[in-house]
Amino acid sequence: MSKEIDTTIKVEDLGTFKETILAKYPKKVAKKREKSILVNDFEVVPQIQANVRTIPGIITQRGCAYAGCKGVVLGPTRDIVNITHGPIGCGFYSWLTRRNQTKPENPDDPNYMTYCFSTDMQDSNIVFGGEEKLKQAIREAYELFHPKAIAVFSTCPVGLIGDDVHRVARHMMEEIGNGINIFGFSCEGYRGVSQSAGHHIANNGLFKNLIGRDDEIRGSTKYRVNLLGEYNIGGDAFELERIFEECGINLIATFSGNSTIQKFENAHTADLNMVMCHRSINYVAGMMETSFGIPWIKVQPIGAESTAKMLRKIGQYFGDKELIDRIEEVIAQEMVEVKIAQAKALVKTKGKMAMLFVGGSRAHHYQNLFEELGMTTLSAGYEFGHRDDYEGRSVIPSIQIDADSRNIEEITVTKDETRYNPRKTEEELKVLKDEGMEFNEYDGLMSQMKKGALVIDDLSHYEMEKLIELYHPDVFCAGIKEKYCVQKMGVPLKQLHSYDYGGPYAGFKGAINFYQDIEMIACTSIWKELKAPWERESIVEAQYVY
Ligand code: CFM
Repeated sequence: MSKEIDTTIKVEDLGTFKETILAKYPKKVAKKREKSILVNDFEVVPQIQANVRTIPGIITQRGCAYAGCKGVVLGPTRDIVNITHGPIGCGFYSWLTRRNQTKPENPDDPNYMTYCFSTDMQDSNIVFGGEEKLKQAIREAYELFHPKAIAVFSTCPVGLIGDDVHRVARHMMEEIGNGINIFGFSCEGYRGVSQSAGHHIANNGLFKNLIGRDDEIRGSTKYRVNLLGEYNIGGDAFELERIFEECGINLIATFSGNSTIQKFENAHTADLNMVMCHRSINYVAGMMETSFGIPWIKVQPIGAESTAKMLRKIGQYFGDKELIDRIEEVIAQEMVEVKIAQAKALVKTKGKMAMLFVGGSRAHHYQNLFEELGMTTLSAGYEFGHRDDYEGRSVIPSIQIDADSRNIEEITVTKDETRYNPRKTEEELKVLKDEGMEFNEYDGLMSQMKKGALVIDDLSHYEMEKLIELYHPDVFCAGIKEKYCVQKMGVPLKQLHSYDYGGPYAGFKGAINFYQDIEMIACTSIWKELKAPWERESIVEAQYVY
């Protein structure tokens, strides 16, 4: 399939958007935004400006470092008591709003996700310090629940007044004893330019405090894998677990959808790491490779074809005929229903246009599903992706480290003296690479997007409205902050953070759900009715009905 933008689409020149937008901005703002708005070329991928501060005054889609650490990476784990040290709003608004689901194996197993733990800091704590209140909160949480681990997350005021959550964690670990694990995160909201900083801080914490603490080999010794960067939004992890089980693939840990602390502690016993959301967790993949010798590959189990591709990669990696055959059987079985659903949706969706502005990975992955629906992605971008998420990891050495990135702790990881064990020899890796398997690689969003499509980083609200006015896409993908503004403009918005109330969208069954949901929202005539009669007609006549 040609990657050129289909000429039947009524978009003469997406590049004019850039001029239209920049002309409206003050000079300085235009100069800065100019570098984050690009017309794509997948052959000579242009350089994009990303992971830089949002200009004050611009309405951004971004969140904060605390959200990335507490909400995103650690939030989906059910048996760690996560305490938000800060004012109550931070805890309350990060409490399950992401729709990350979990399923304890037994009804009596702990699940603390339904609770919102916070120190609820008050004025006096800001003035006199909040460490004592934090200690009290940890004591109380322990007395009530006796968890295996307690994590403390710092919000902005904690950093401003200088409470030391790490010291409190050490102190309380000694005080409580009983083998409890207590650790803190310096993930104050302001610590980076977006939630991306919080991911990095969370990755470091996972590695320092959890991964590698349990060496026991449980279950089969064959086909042991971890899935990194999957957070079980709308039940995605359940669908992927089902597929792995069907294939006989042994999923040791998911970071962190439907996860438990024990799975993190045991993750280093897997033989392959698969990275789904590169942005939020690539650091863990790198650290586990350096420390334990586990190679990692990038996967995209969003879209039926790319889910099949992921499974085939696993088969290829382990190189076992029995596994490869089983994987082919499962794909063939699953594809029957997928093809029926796809054919049904395609009648209506083919030729329609989508725009995606989501987070740091979904704006890329969901293009697979739109391709399967015969739809073109006219424009896409991340809220907080880095240049490597757009241009591919090969640009990492050329990314300039700025003051904001330096603000995030870099931990030095070395080979684990006793447990480093390269899962494949150099020769084996070379054979796999020659067969086309890529390790430690991610090609980014731009190499998959069509030539001439618009790529925009950290889209502002103003830019979003202009995109819709100028190009009127058939569906716009973003989040709750954008949803109703966009729909009032007559364009359906699919939330790709929380999936609205739907999902799962990952894997095979997920693809079927997505086809159905998009057909339903993008192919209805209701959006034409959004204009009031007096906006459509110059004279409106009506009659009283008595
Ligand atoms: Fe990764 Fe995510 Fe995303 Fe993300 Fe997120 Fe999310 Fe997201 Mo919302 S970890 S980068 S920080 S895939 S919460 S599950 S949907 S912005 S695109």
